[in-house]
Amino acid sequence: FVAEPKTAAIIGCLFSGGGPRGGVEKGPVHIVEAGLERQLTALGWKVVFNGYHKFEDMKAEGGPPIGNLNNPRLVSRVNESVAKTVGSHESQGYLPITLGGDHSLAMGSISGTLSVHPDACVFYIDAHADINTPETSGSGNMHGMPLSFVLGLGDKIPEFAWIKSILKAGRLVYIGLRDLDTTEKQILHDNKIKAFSMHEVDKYGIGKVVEMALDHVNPNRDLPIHISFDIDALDPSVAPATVFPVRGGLSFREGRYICEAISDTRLLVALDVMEVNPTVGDEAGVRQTVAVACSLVRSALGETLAKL
Ligand code: EXY
Ligand code: MN
Ligand code: MN
Ligand code: MN
Repeated sequence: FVAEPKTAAIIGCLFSGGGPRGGVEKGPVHIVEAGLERQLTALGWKVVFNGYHKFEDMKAEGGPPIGNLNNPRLVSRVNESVAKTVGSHESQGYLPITLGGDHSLAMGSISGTLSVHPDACVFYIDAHADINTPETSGSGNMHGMPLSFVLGLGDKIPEFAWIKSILKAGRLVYIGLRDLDTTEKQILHDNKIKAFSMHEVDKYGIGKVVEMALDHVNPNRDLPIHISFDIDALDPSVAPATVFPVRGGLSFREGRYICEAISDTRLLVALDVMEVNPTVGDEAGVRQTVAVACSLVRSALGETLAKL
C-alpha cells in the first residue's frame, strides 16, 4: 500500500461543542484565510475546498442527560457527519485535512479514515491523551475523550452506535504527552498503548522517537497513517493560541519533523489540525499559531525546507 494522493480536501469544522468554551470554532477560518489553499497548490497539490462545515442545522438539545457528558448528542451528530465527509474524500483518493475546532472532532475524522482504511494506524500528537471514557472523565468535555470512542472503550452508548470501525490499541501511538489524568494513565497501561511523552522526546530525540513510533504501529511500513495533531502538543511559546497550554512542549522543528518523517513514508491518508483558538491571547500570538498550523500541514504534504 502506498498512498500518493495528489489532491487534498480541506474540511474546516467550525465546532466547539466538545470543549469547555467557544472561540475554537473560529480556528479553520483563520487557517484558511492565512492562505493554506494557495500554499498547498504551490507544493503541487490540487486542493478541494467546498466551504466550511458549520453544523448549524444540528442543534441537538434536550433529551435525558447521558452520564456527565457535555453536549453528547451534538458531538455525536457532528462527528457522524465529519466521519462521512472524511470517508468520502478518502474513498475518492483525496487526502482530507480536517481543521478544528475542538479535538472531539477526531472521533469523526478517525472513524472516517477507518471506514475506508480499516488497517490504518493513528499518530496522535498532543499534550493530552484525550482518552477518558464517559465514566472516567472529570470534566464531561468530549474533546478529552475521542480516543476512548474510536477504541471502543467504556460503556456502550446508543447515541454513538454509528461508530462501527474500531481502532486496535496497537495501532495507536502518541507523541508529546505531558498532561494526563490519573484515569488516563491507567487506560494507557491497561490497554498497552504506546506513548512517547515529552520525557521520551528529551531522552531519545525526535528522530528516534518517530522511528520507534513507526516500528510499533507500522513495522513493515505498509499501513495507512492518520495524523491527528493537537496544536497544544507544541510548546506554548510556539503555539500560544489554544485553551489548554502546557509548558515543556514540542519545539517548532520537532512538530515539523514528525510531519516531514511521516510524509517521507508516503503512507499518509489523513491529517487533522485541532484546537487553534483565535480568541486566546493577543493578535501576534494568534497570527503565529495560525502560521505554525499552516506550516505543519505543508510539512505533512511534502514541504522540506530544512532538507538539503
Ligand atoms: N483530560 C482533561 C479532560 O478530560 O477534561 C483535559 C482534556 C484537554 C483536552 C485538550 C485539548 O486536548
Ligand atoms: Mn480545548
Ligand atoms: Mn487534543
Ligand atoms: Mn491537547
